[in-house]
Order: sequence, then structure tokens, then C-alpha cells
Amino acid sequence: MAAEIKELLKEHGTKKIGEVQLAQVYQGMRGITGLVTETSLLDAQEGIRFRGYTIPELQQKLPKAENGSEPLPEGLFYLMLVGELPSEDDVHHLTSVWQRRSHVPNHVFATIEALPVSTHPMTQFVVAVMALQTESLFAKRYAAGMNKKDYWDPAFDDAMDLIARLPRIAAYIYRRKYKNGEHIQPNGLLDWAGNFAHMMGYGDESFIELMRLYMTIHADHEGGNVSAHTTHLVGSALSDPYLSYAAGMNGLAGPLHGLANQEVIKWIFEMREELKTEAPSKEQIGNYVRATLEKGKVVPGYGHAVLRKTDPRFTAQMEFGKKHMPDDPLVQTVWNIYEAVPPILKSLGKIKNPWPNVDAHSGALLVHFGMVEYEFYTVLFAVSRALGVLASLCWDRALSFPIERPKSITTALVKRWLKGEDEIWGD
Ligand code: AMX
Repeated sequence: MAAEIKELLKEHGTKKIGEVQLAQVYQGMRGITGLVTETSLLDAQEGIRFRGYTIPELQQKLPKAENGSEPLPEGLFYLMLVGELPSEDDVHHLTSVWQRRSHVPNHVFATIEALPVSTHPMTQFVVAVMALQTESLFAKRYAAGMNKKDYWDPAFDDAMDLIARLPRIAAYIYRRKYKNGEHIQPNGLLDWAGNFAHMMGYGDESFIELMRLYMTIHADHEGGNVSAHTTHLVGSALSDPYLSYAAGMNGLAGPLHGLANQEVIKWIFEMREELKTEAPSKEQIGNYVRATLEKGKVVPGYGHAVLRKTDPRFTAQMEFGKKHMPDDPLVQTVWNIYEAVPPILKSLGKIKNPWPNVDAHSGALLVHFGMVEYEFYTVLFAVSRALGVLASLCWDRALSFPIERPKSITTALVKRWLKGEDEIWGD
């Protein structure tokens, strides 16, 4: 593939892909095509496709656990990394390799224990990943002197080890913070998501199915989102996969990105408390939304930088809810919010996408099974996101992508440029 890209650039490297307007430079680089991510592609109208497959297609085509009906996330990782659908055997192989590589050294747990229990779970998680960086093969081999052509090899090993170890770390943080530190040993017979659910203390078959779906749909959302882009950017400095992933997850911990899933449930709980009802009407929801906007806050779980329709990840979760818990009052509230919010956001005229994103639904499904500790939700997102960003990082090293370094400018330069006194194309 590297040879193919070299050829492609030789022939077409000077072709223009688009124009950049001044506003885009000030406004989050929205719409500027600036990087290559092979694992998935986002269509504003249709939503995400992983190596060409939509979420419903993945639910149909990826291998499932025995008696399960949701895809195994191992299969999605294989698809994103290799570019082809895996067989049942490929997926079982990945499950057993990740089981074998899942050992977390004691100093990682000791590092977590050094933090106050009150520390946000995402902070504990990222600190633990940083502590685990001692295990990086990429860092060791780079220090020992490694040929550029070999970078992908230890990057792949680090990615595999890290993915294998994350459920244990995340479950440890969950049990430490919320279950009096009563930890649950891994079950070597379970799949990656199933074992994760088990170690957190959830044995219900429907919850395990939810984890398989959750880990699959949160894995990747093309390359420009904060967590994927940060992982890629930091990796471009040849920081190893542990450092790069930890950096990306610090971005996922922001309320406009992955933290939105905790914000949604917090917002709904506060609404129920204020309205003194577990089942607010659509009218009550509408008034609460307007009050939220009047306070200058965002409605969490709604809007998107790229998507312009209901997020198919929202729809997949709604379908799970219809199948497993159609009468749950909180899940029904999420569905009522789905009816109430878009017309209000549309009426403001400035919001480009009034529709729900992935985070609008996930919390309600978790609460149904008793996982009410919403500060933990972004950690689940982070474990899943490892699959996409680390598969991409392997490709970054295999394709020898260079250090990323876009040009920035100052407003003083913009003013001189507007007066025709200076050029914007500096070095
Ligand atoms: N509630 C209220 N206002 C919103 C809004 C929402 N849900 N979504 C967008 N807006 C506002 C913006 O704040 C902006 O206002 P401003 O001009 O006064 O600054 C205006 O509408 C235009 O914004 P936009 O171009 O439509 O969105 P964006 O690309 O700048 O931002 C996003 C996208 C997701 C950050 C934004 O929609 C938002 O803040 N949503 C709520 C938080 C959320 O759910 N985040 C999770 C996203 C998915 C994910 O990454 N996990």
C-alpha cells in the first residue's frame, strides 16, 4: 500500500483538493481535508462507515458470540486493521491473543491507588495508561536503534498489548471508586467485551450484549475528531502508542467530545429532580431545553461537527433499547427528548445539526442495568476508542506518515494580508 500511495502522489500529488477560507482557519478547521485515516469514513448525511460497512451491516456481517446477536468488537478491530471482514476463527484468535496479553503489571495498580478515590475516572484511566507506558516495545526498540521500515512492527505489538490490558484497568478503576475496591478477577473463557462486563461486576447476558455493541459503535469516527486526531498527531512525533493514546483520551475527556455521555445523564437526572417526575412530558422537556439554552449552556448529546442527520450510533442504541427494555422510563425519556429537542434547536437558526449524537442514548441503557455512576461512562468510550485510534496508528507507522505540522498565522498577519501588505503563505 505504501508503494501504491507513493505512485499515486507521484502522479497526482499537486492536484487541488479544496480551498481554504479565512473563516475556517478561525473556526476549528471545519471542512478542511487535511489527513488520511484508513479505518473509517464519515458521511454527513449517512453517518459512519467502517472500511465501507455501515453499523447495521456490521451487525449483520461480523462474527458474534455463541448465543449472542451483537457483533464482537474483536471483529471490528480486525476489519479496521486489515481492511477485510474476519472469519469466526480470526475473531476467536484475537480473543485468545488479547486474553494472553492482558496482564497488567502491579505498578500500574499502585499508581492508580496513589490517586485520591475522588479523582475523576478518566484522570485515573489516563494516569494508568501513562504508568503502563513502561511496557512499550516501540519506545524500547526506538531507544535501541530501529530501522524506519520496522516502526509498524512494535507499534502493532504495543497496540495489541494495550487493547488487551485496557478492560482490566478500566474495571479496576470502576470497582475501586464505586464498589469499595472489591475487585473481580478476569474470566479467561470470555470474549474481550464479555470479560470487561464481568470484571466490572455485570454478569447479565443483556448487559454483556450491550458491551459488545457499545465497544463496537464507539470505536472510530474517522480521523478528524479530537481523540483520533490527537492520537495521530502525538504519534506523528513517534511518541509510542501508549503516549499517543493517552494524549487522545485526554481529549475524549472534554465535555464537547466524549464526556458528553456523562453530561447527558447528569442533565436528565437534574431535569427529573427539578420537575419532580421520572417521566417528564414532551412539553416539560421542551421548557427545560429552552431554560438550558437561556442559561448559555449546550444541550448535551445533540449536534455534531460533521454529521447532519440522526447519528446511526444513536439509532443502533435505540433499537437495542426497543429490544431489551422498551418500558424503561429513563430510556423512554431519551426517546421523548429525541422528539422534543430537534425542533427547538432548529428554531435557533444557528445550529448546523439539531439531531442526536451517540452520547444522547448510551447512558440510559447503562442506568437500566444499574450502572448509574455516570462519571465513569467516558472510560467505557475510551476503551472502545482504543480499537480505532490504535488500528490507525499502526497504519500511520506502516505508511511512514511524517510528523504533522500545519501552518498557523496571527491576526496581525491576517490584517496585513487583507491590506495587501503581506503574504499569508509564509514558510
Ligand atoms: N446545544 C446548544 N447549542 C449548540 C448545540 C447544542 N447541542 N450544538 C451546537 N450549538 C451551538 C454552538 O455552540 C454554536 O454556538 P455559537 O455560534 O454561539 O458559538 C452554534 O450552535 C453553531 O455550532 P455548530 O457549528 O452547529 O456546531 P460545532 O461544530 O461548533 O460543535 C458540537 C459541534 C458537537 C461541539 C456541538 O454540537 C455541541 O456542543 N454539542 C453538545 C455537546 C455534545 O453532545 N458533544 C458530543 C459530540 C459527539 C462526540 O464527540 N462524542
